[in-house]
Order: sequence, then structure tokens, then C-alpha cells
Amino acid sequence: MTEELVLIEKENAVGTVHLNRPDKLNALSPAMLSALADALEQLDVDKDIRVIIIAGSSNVFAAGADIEAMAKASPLEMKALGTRDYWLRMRRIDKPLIAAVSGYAFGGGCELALQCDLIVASETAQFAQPEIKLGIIPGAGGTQRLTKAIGPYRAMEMVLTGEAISAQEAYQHNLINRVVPVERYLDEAKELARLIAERPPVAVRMAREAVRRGVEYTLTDGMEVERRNFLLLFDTDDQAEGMNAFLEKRPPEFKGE
Ligand code: CO8
Repeated sequence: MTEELVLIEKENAVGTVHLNRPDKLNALSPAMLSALADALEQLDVDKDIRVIIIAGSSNVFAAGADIEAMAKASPLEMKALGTRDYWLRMRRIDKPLIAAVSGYAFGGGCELALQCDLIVASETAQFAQPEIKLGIIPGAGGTQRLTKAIGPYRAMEMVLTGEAISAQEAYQHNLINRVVPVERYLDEAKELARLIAERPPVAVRMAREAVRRGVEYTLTDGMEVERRNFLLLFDTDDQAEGMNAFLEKRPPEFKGE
């Protein structure tokens, strides 16, 4: 029997997708990316789920795209693998994504973490874009997202040398949100997810969109997205509930409407 490439766990409003290809260090083969995109989309439309975590094991988050699948490919064959579509599908996920990273987050694994909104790491996590050592460059956002996250000089060093940085360095460079002992990293990610899941879901999605656009847009365009989303939220029940609860000195009950 073949093992599932990803496993889905649901705990109240938090859905966790566990990458499950341990013998190949969770290498992101086309089949793995397809299973991951399917799982994320499934959780994205699940009404009970408000926040999604992507986790590897304590040894490895993901060691990158599957080198075996790429080794002999021509540019056209690489394109035909269709992996770009899986990445695009992941990018369209509408709920907050948290990467729970321990061990290697290399190449496509680092890019997968960078695709998430928040990164919680264990003290043993390592981040690298080692593609240069294989004669290629990052292809799923590594040169772009990493540069925006940690600045051009540090990103340039990582991309040109292919060398890894530790969780502590990643934290100092503002690449990740938290570094915790390895026994705690998944629980810490789940706690963060639960906290966000308590917040009004529509406002969470609007805020997320505004911050994400802020990374891509000019300040003026980003401010427009913020203003539009800010005003739209005054048409939600949760806005009335949030403000009334404050005035009535009681905890709010958000319904996501
Ligand atoms: N692809 C395929 N197999 C892998 C990969 C990988 N990326 N990483 C590890 N494996 C396999 C190994 O071949 C080995 O398999 P086997 O036991 O059958 O020989 C098994 O996993 C265990 O690996 P190691 O024995 O190497 O384990 P170590 O603990 O000695 O080393 C490392 C761990 C340092 C992580 C090492 O495995 C390594 O360097 N891996 C490759 C890392 C890398 O170069 N990643 C970048 C890949 S390229 C990429 O990600 C480009 C993304 C572009 C996306 C574009 C989409 C449009």
C-alpha cells in the first residue's frame, strides 16, 4: 500500500497538512505538490477551518523540489511537469497559512515556507536556497520573496552561495516569527493558529490581503486596498458584534459573517 504523501489533521478551527514523504526528506515531487495543493484547497473551503498549518517532521520540513524528477528534464519537459500550477493554486489559498518548520527548509522547501504568512521554527531549523549548487536558481519565488523578506544583500548571499542559515539567523533577519525548542514548534504553531482563529475570519482575510498586497504594490495602491477592505468590513455582522461586545464589556462571539 502506498503511504499518503500528505496527511490532514483537523483540530477545531485549525487544519494542519503534514508533509509525509520521510524517505525522500519530503522532496516536493509533482505528485507531492499536487497532493499538497489538493489538501490546502480542501481546507480552504472547509467552513470549520479558519487557519491552516503546513508542517514537516521534526527532522525536515522539505528538502526542496525533487531533484530526481528534474535531473534529465529539458525546459519544455520541466514546464510539462506542471509544478507551476500547483504553486499557483497554493498561492490562491485565502486563509492564513502558517509554516511549522523544523530541520531542513531547502530550495522549494524554503520557498514553501516563504509562501506562508507566518513561520514558526524549531531551534534546529535551517533555511537555504541551494539551487545554485545544482546549476539552477530558485524557481518558486526564492529570489523574490526572500529578497523582500530579508533584503537584497542577505538574499543575494543565500542565493549565490547556496549556504544555509540557522533558525537564530533567520529570526535575526526577520525571516521567521518565532524560534522555539524542537519539542514545542508544532504546538507553538498551533497556538498561534488558534489565536488567529479566534479573531473574526472575514476581517482576518481582509487584513491578510492588505498586508500581502502591501508587499507587492506601491504604498499608494496598498493604501487603497486597505481602505477598501476597511470599509467593506463595516458590512459584516462580526464588526457589529466586535464593537457591541466591547461597549457591553463582554467577549465577542464571531461567526464569520
Ligand atoms: N530531491 C530528491 N531527493 C532528495 C532530495 C531532493 N531535493 N533531498 C533529499 N533527497 C533524498 C536523497 O536522495 C536520499 O534518498 P536515498 O536514500 O534514496 O538515496 C534521501 O532523500 C535522504 O537524503 P540524504 O541521504 O541526502 O540526507 P542527508 O541527511 O545526508 O542530507 C540534505 C540532507 C542536506 C537536505 C541533502 O539531502 C540535500 O542536500 N538535499 C538536496 C537539497 C537541495 O538541493 N534542494 C534544492 C532542490 S532544487 C529546488 O528546490 C528548486 C525549486 C524550484 C521550484 C520551481 C517550480 C516551478
